[in-house]
Formats: sequence, structure tokens, C-alpha cells
Amino acid sequence: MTTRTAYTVCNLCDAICGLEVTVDGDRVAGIRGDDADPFSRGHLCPKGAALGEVQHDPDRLRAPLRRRGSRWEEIGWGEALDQAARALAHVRSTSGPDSIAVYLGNPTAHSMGATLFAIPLVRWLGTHTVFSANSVDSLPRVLVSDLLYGNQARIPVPDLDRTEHLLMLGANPVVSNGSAMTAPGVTRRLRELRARAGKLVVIDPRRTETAAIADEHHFIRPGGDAFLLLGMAHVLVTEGLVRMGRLAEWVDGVSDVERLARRFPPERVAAATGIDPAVIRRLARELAASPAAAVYGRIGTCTQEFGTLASWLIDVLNVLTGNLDRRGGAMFTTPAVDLAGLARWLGQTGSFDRWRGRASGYAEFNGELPVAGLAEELEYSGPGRVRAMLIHAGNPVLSLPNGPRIERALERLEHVIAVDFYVNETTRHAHLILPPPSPLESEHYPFIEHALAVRNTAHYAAPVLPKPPGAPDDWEILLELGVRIASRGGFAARLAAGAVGTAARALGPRGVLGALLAIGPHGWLRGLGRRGARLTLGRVEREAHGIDLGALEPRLPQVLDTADRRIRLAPRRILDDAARLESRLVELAARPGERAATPRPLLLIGRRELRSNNSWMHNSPHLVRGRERCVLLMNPHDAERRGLDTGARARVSTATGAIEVPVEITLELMPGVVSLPHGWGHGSPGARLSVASLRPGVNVNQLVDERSVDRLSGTSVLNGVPVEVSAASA
Ligand SMILES: Nc1nc2c(c(=O)[nH]1)N[C@H]1C(S)=C(S)[C@@H](COP(=O)(O)OP(=O)(O)OC[C@H]3O[C@@H](n4cnc5c(=O)[nH]c(N)nc54)[C@H](O)[C@@H]3O)O[C@H]1N2
Ligand SMILES: Nc1nc2c(c(=O)[nH]1)N[C@H]1C(S)=C(S)[C@@H](COP(=O)(O)OP(=O)(O)OC[C@H]3O[C@@H](n4cnc5c(=O)[nH]c(N)nc54)[C@H](O)[C@@H]3O)O[C@H]1N2
Ligand code: SF4
Ligand SMILES: [Mo]
Repeated sequence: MTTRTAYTVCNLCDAICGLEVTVDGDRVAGIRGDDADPFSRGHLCPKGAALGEVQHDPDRLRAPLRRRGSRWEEIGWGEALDQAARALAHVRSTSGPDSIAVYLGNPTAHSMGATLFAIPLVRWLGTHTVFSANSVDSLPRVLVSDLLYGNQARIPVPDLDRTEHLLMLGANPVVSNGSAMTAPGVTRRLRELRARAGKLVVIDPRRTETAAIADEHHFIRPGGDAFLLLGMAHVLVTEGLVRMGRLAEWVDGVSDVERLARRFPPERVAAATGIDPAVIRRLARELAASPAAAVYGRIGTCTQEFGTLASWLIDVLNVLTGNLDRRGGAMFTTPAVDLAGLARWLGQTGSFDRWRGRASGYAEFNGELPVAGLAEELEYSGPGRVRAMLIHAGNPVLSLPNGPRIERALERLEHVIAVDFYVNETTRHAHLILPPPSPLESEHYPFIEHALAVRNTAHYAAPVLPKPPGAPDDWEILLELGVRIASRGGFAARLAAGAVGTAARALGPRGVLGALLAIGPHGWLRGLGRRGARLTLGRVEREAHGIDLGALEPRLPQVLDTADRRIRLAPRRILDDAARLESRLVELAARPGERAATPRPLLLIGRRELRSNNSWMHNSPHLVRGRERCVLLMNPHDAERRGLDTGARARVSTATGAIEVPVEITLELMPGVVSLPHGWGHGSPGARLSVASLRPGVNVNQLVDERSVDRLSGTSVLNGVPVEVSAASA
């Protein structure tokens, strides 16, 4: 058998590690981190190492499946695409575009082809009933970028390798490998920060793996970040520590922010955070004193009651301390493919509240509705009600709030079409499943991750293994669906579909990449290419380990896409939302029992695990072996009061649902807070996940009230969910 070595870039998370894959014939014999990758320098985590198991997983689908009653039959690609297109075209022409619902899941954004082809397909379908993982993830973050900088894709990233002081809230990169901060080998980078005498401060209701390697960790009451950050802003404002430096020239609204901050002294917000006022003051002074500091937040600051306010205040602190766009601060990237620039050029820098969900009433963002309204929109029974759904790379039954209600709504649809390679908790309700190639059978160029990376790099990878003969790529599935739906229209539509289809097939994602690289900031078409690093598709393809394009560079004011090219630090919508903070303080003052550092009732937060990837890698034997991971973490004080011991089973309930899980008692958890991971709850009848079903875990999203949102953005509250916990009856 011939053995060869191939190089690729892992697309499972934001870290984009280079992988060295050893292939024996058509089998993956081993996967290592690619030492020659200038960015990831050999880093690898257990998920990347498990890609071989995904490749050879007998449960992974290689051909389309059509449901026949309670059975599945394998069918050919031509027939499958025709049937899917016929169903969608019929629903669209008889009930209107909104009667087709769409969900785009997390892996859509990690797929080179789907990134380029999914949005155009959805736009072209013309439906308003569109949802994505964004509203359980980064929506507050992108909304703040839209409001402040005029472009949702301009997201400041901590200049991790040069910062002297990192204040991190609601993120656990040692486990998640970094998110909206592409930094492969992030643990090493954080250790290097400390080794150069920098300081890492972590704010989290759990003493996380990241907190364990930090200089300082402070427990925070879930949902308390906006209070903490406002308290810190208060200190900056009242102690004369606002030093914006060169930023002052471009920032509007500072006095509005100052006025707001003055109302929230640390002593007033302390109870809502569980953090001592003296500590809040010191955190602010130390942030201000550092010559190069960054404030950074992620899932814990986004998917909570005050998600937009907290995300906004992170940028506010970076601006007030002069750290935005400063070396070692929070910087904008200069990626080889300039998505934000492209968005500006296309006039797609972001939109908010142009219309509302017809059943749920939630505000639109970017032509999408928040998933908080998904079940309601599916259940809507008025004219143009939803009859069909296209689910791309998503498992909403496990991933979204009140999964069981979504599941019931799916069961009632006439056509559910899933682009996915597993029959899982969601796709078991599909009528057709169209499986894309595996990650090792796909080409990669991490457009989005490059745009959020702590260094500018470019990494293209050709497929490591051939896909099954005749099988389309993920992007081809999306393209062919569109072309086939369009071809069912009149003569002109057929003609246009034919032309667009031919051009798009000829170009493909690689062709688009070539064009985007050429016109990008490092591209050969830009006369002023940086330091000779002129990129062509050919060069990017040849350099199999990826190309380093240097450290982040200051980008203001060019990156501002507001009409007047200024930063709008105090958008009206956000200032108005601050009223909610006031009323929460009043509420807490009226109920002193809740005020202390120990929340009552218990507040549930989420957790990620190194060997788990959202809802879909639990069918890998290597990842699920060892100790049980779907357990409820609980502080000894709270456990004891409920008569619970490690290993006991607890019943966790809310008004939305109840589950039973094993308990693990640990001092890691702030008293009054409990933690469960998401993405579990396998073992549904009809799913084909033979490994995952042996250790199914439970679906935490059965507990989450889908109507509980950050009021401003519509983002689901996944952290800080009030729960009752008791010993499970035998
Ligand atoms: N309670 C709670 N819920 C959460 C979270 C939380 O912290 N707490 N986190 C939320 C977050 S941040 C996210 S991003 C979501 C993720 O939730 P989802 O959007 O559902 O995404 P995944 O669970 O990653 O994967 C979904 C599906 O994609 C398929 N898939 C994998 N790769 C590909 C591919 O290349 N192409 C196609 N077509 N399919 C593919 C998998 O088989 C799987 O069925 O979960 C959210 N849900
Ligand atoms: N191994 C692994 N890696 C992953 C994933 C995975 O499933 N597994 N998922 C990927 C995805 S889709 C994403 S979006 C990223 C997410 O990347 P991260 O945001 O870094 O990941 P989390 O572990 O969810 O970290 C959120 C932290 O917020 C804390 N927290 C909860 N509530 C609050 C609060 O109110 N305030 C504060 N300050 N903290 C709070 C939690 O305890 C947790 O430590 O990870 C990605 N990487
Ligand atoms: S850290 Fe992320 S990108 Fe790197 S190997 Fe693990 S899953 Fe893949
Ligand atoms: Mo995510």
C-alpha cells in the first residue's frame, strides 16, 4: 500500500491548525499538528486528531437518503437534487418565499464553499424566515460592530502576542481554542503573555481551565458583566483615567458614555456582579495603567441577558483607555481576503430591525431572525405559513433553546431537506438528507477565521482524500439546488439560471478565492502590496503550510464604514437599553436575598469540553471515551443543601423542561451557579449514531426558555438561566 503525507487546515473550530495527515491507500493512518505551519506551529487538539474517525465512521452518510415512512432509502444525486428542488420550488411558487424556512448551522461558517454559496442562495430564495447559529453565538458582538464602526465584520481582536494586559470575560480559550480570536495554540500564547511579565485576568462564574493559568480570576454573577464594565468605566471617568490618545480624533459620543458611567459607581454595581468594589476599582486602574491592554469577551458576554450592553462596554473600555487599534490592544485585522471591505463594496455591512418576524415579532438582523423565534415562526398558521425547511449544517433540536418544541414543529412540515452527513436528532425528521463530503475530502480556506486572527495569515488546503465518485461538494449542493429551483420558472428564469450555473460551476470557490485574493490588501492587483507579499492563488496553493503576512497593524480610520467615517461610541439604541440595567439594580436591591454573591435561585451556565464539538462529534470513539462529560457541576455548598454528592443524580428543572444528570461537586463553580455542557442528548430513536447513542448525555436546551433573550438583539440567554435542582428520585 502506498503511504503519503498530505497537509490540510482543520475547519472544526476558529483556531485553523495546520494538520499533517498520513494516508495509507484510502485510509487515514495518522494526524499530527503541522510543525511547519507558521501560525499553528504544530498545535493539535483531540478533535482535529479525530478527523480520521469522522472520515471512516460507518455512520457517516456517503449518499443521499430519502425517507419512506419510517425507513430510509439511498438514492442517486441527480434524483435527490431534483426532488429537493421540486419540493422547494413548489412551496415557493404556491405559498410564497417565506414559506421556506432556512437554518444555517455553525459548520456553514467553517466551510469555504458554503461561506460563499449559502448566503447568495438564501438571498435569492427571497425568504424572510431565515435563522442561523449567530443568534446563539456572536450576534451582540456583530451588532456592536455595525453600530459603532458601520460594519458588522469589523471586529476588534486582542493583539494576543503583543499585549501586556488581557482582561478576559466569558471565554475559555484553553478549552474552546479561542473564538473571534483565531490563535492556534492559544494556551502557549497565554503562557507567553505571562512570561513577558504581562497580566491575564479572567472573569467567569467558573474557575475555568483558562482561569487556572491566569494571574487573577474573579467569579462573576452570571449576567453581571455589563455592571462590572460600567463600574470600571465609572472609575476611568471619575479618576481622570480616560486617555484616548489618537482615537480622540475619530470618536463621537464620549460625553454620553461618561454621563452613563457616572451613574454606576463600583459600590452600586458590586451586588449585581458579586465582585468587591475595591477589586472593580483596582481592575480599572490596572487596565488604564497598562501601556498595551485589551478587553475581550465571548460566549459568556454575548449569550446572556445583557449581551449587547456587555459586548458594547468591552469596546467602550478599549476606546476609553486608548487601546483600540493600538499595538498590543484590540486591533482590526488586514486579512488577505477582506470580507469587511467586500461587504462594504456590496452594501452589505449589516442591517438591523428593518422588519419583524411575523409570528415572533423579533427584529431582523442581516435578513435573519433570531433562533429564539424559530419554533414560533414554524408554527405560524397564517397565509404563507412555513411548509418546507432547508437545514444546512445544523442540529437545532440539540443546539437551540427549547429543542423539543422545534422538534415538534419540524415533524409537521411537508418537506424538510437537510444538508448533513449524519442522521441525527434533527435530520431524522428530514424527508431528504444530502450529505456533503467530509472535512478531509473538502478544500479549505478559512475566510472568516483569517479575518479574526491575531496575525494576518493565508492558508489554503486542497482536499486530502477524494470524495465518493459523483458526489457534489457542499457548495455544489447549494448551487445545484438554486439552479434547479430557478429552472422550474419561465423561459427567462431558465436562461438566467443556466448562465449563472455555468459561470459559478466554472469558477467554484477556488476561482472566487483567486479573485478575492488578487483584489485583497495583500493581493497582486494592489500596487501597494505589503513588503512584497503579493499574493496570487497559485502562491497560496503552493504554500501548503500557510503563509504568514505579519502582525496586526493599525487600521483606523480607513476601516470605519460609518457615513462620516467616525466611531459612534454611544448609539441611541444601546443607551436606551441601559435602562434595563437600572431596573435590574432596583430589583436586586428590593430582594436582598438575591443580592449577595450567591444567586438564588441557582443560575445555570454553559460549558465547553476539549473532547466535544458542539452537537456533532460524539460519534468518535476516541472523543467520548473516559469519564462522563455531560455532568452538572455544582459547588459543595449548594450540593450539600440539596443532599447531593458526586455521582448522585440530580433533577434540574425550569418552566420549560426537566432533565436528570449526574452531579460532580467542585469548588470551580461559584456558589449559586451550576454548569452543564450543550450538544448532548443523543439516542433518539431513528438517529444513526451508534457510538454517541451509547453515552447519550442529556439535552440542556430542553431547559432553556426560547423566549428569554437579550432584549436589544434577540440573542438567546444561554447563560444565567434560573433553575431548580433537587436530588432525582431513585
Ligand atoms: N445551551 C447552549 N446551547 C448552545 C451553545 C451554548 O453555549 N449553550 N452554543 C451555541 C453555539 S455558539 C453554536 S455555534 C451552536 C452550534 O449548533 P449548530 O449550529 O447546530 O452546529 P453544530 O452542532 O456544530 O453542527 C451541526 C451539524 O453540522 C453537521 N456538519 C458538520 N460539518 C459539516 C459540513 O462541513 N457541511 C455540512 N453541510 N454539515 C456539516 C454535523 O453533522 C451536525 O449535524 O450551538 C449553540 N447552542
Ligand atoms: N472543544 C470545543 N471547542 C469549541 C467548541 C466546542 O463545542 N468544543 N465550540 C466552538 C464554538 S461554536 C464557539 S462559539 C466557541 C466559544 O468559545 P468560548 O466563548 O471561549 O467558549 P465557552 O467555553 O463557551 O466559554 C464561555 C465562558 O463563559 C462563562 N460564562 C457563562 N456565563 C457568564 C457570564 O455571565 N459572564 C461571564 N463573564 N462569563 C460567563 C462560562 O463559564 C465559560 O467559561 O468555542 C468553539 N470551540
Ligand atoms: S484547536 Fe480547533 S482547529 Fe486546532 S485541531 Fe483542534 S479543532 Fe482543529
Ligand atoms: Mo459558536
